[in-house]
Amino acid sequence: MATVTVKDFQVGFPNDWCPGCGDFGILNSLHQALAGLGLKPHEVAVFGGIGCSGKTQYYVNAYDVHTLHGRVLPYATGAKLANPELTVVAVGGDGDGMAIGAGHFVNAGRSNLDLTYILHNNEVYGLTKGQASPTLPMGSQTKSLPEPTIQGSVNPLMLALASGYTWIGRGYAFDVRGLVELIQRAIRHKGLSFLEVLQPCPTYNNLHTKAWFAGKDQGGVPRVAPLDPSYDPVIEPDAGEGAVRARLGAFVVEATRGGEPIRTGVFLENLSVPDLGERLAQRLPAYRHAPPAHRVVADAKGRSNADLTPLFAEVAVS
Ligand SMILES: Cc1ncc(C[n+]2csc(CCOP(=O)(O)OP(=O)(O)O)c2C)c(N)n1
Ligand code: SF4
Repeated sequence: MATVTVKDFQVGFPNDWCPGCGDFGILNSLHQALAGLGLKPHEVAVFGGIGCSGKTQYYVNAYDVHTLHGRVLPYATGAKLANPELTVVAVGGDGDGMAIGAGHFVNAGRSNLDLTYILHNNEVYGLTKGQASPTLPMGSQTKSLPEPTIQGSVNPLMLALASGYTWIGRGYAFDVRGLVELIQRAIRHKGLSFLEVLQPCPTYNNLHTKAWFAGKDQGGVPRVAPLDPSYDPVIEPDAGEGAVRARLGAFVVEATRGGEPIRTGVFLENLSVPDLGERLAQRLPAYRHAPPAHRVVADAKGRSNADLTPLFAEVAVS
């Protein structure tokens, strides 16, 4: 195959997102990021959760799976473990990942498997008509809500840190150039990467709109801005305890900073934790050259190689 271009990752069928949805910016960024990394479509698998954002994988020409609500990370984990050569990207909404999928989100962090999870954060359940999601700030009243929400909100970056994600970032859906770079850095990171993307939902979130993010009501002063260039997210492999503490302290300050601007960029790049594939290969040396995807499971006619007869004989009830 000649040089890969963005077109190679695009699909030729219609898209049903609402006009102006932030999902478009994320999708375009993903196309550009994958092509820019020189990956070929057959080297990439994209897994989607349930929701508007969970349709992203249909619009990427790569292997794709539409999974169950909240279960995108277990599917992605299985695929990466079976075929470590694949570049695996999981995408989903804040309802999908921070509510029903929160247990999987936390436990994926424990594994630090080498995949990338992109969370579309629009603060609402878009596909099911705009209910409050776990990231909607307390006291907010978006247009589907009869009253302002009286529940608190989850901070995805902090949850990712507490869970053990080794690369953590935040982008904005309409800052495509910045997002392409963030997605590429997330994919390049050898370990579990979490990228929160602030995503306007023009249909149901009438508070945090594209115009709001652009600061149209305050003379065009944008409400999203990159982290200060002096912010260094890296924890080196041999970082001492003091250095780690200092890094994590800086992370917490930035990730919990209230007010504006809302910062985007790489918040953490922890190089000190080996990824699960590496740890697995240490335990099972054969995993490196014979992961499950390399094993022959059927003969030329597609018949399974597994002979279950002895097993059936053993469990048979006479
Ligand atoms: C087990 C289960 N419960 C509920 C639903 C209904 N459902 C479909 S999409 C969705 C919300 C999706 O919201 P979010 O993850 O924020 O994605 P968005 O649509 O905003 O991109 C829900 C609750 C479902 N499909 N499966
Ligand atoms: S409902 Fe919101 S999130 Fe869903 S496609 Fe429309 S604008 Fe996008």
